[in-house]
Amino acid sequence: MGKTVRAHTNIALIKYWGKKDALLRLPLMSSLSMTLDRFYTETKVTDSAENRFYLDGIEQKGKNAQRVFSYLSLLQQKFGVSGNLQVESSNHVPTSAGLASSSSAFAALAAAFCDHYEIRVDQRELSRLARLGSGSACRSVYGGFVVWKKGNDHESSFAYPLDHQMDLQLLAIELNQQPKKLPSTNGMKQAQTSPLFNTWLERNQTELEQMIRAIEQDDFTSLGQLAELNANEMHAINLSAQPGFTYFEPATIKAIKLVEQLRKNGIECYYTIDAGPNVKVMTRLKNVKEIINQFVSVFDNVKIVNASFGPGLTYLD
Ligand code: 2P0
Repeated sequence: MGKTVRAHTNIALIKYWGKKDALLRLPLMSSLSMTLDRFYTETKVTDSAENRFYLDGIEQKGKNAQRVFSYLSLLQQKFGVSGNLQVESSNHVPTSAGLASSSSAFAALAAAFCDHYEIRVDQRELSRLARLGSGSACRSVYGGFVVWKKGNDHESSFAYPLDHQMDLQLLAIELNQQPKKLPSTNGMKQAQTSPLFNTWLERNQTELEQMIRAIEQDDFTSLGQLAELNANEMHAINLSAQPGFTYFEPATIKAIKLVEQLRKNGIECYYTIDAGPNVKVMTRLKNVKEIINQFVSVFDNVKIVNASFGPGLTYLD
């Protein structure tokens, strides 16, 4: 019987926001992320009379379940195995926190699937398999800082970990609990209609190299500035798509202004924002308390989770 596998979510500091091949989930750009300790998914795959998918103990039907079953069937074809499966997942990711639960979900599912069938694959292959379920999931196979090399086919598009870590805390600021309006898959497709899109793509390799250098040199300032720039580029592309759209809400702008004000006051911190209105703040450990106090005093009902580096795949029981 297969083990329960835990995979942590990750936050992209250099974003994946566009596909070259939707079926294989080959990205148009390389990306770089930080795996997070506080948010994860645990999944177990077992044999079953019928395909079933339980999330937090509740049987899932419809689109969510269909995506899981299609993915399992793809993996079964790939490895020449068959049979109905039961997937039991528990999600330790607030669905509204704007942290892609699909990253931890499909990394855990890929690993649990292989474990169930006793298919021996290395981490690089697991990363490729996770990518077929959700792009960002390929990065959740590893802990710490992770690069997803875009590659140009299934073989060459996978993630790998960087050796370095640094004093880096990520505050996930939950400003808005509404689920996102435009799913990432659709958002990234629409983004490609922006006249700025190709310019952003041309900058990808340079931005990636600069970010890796900042990490290697423990240069938090450069890391923060680059992450903020990259996120702003992604959101500028959304705004300038045809038709334009944005994930920002008024509270998002208010949070950006607060981060800028904190910086002016000598508290070094930077923001990044994904496909939703919530903001993540990067800082050093010594500034965490002060930043939380400031957010709590400026926003009503704000929820803040202080995360740092999480591990790669973990096999439980
Ligand atoms: C990322 N995001 O790099 C970017 C930044 C959101 C913003 O990857 O369509 O769920 O399943 O491959 O991985 C979210 O998109 O998309 C995402 P699919 P995914 O983390």
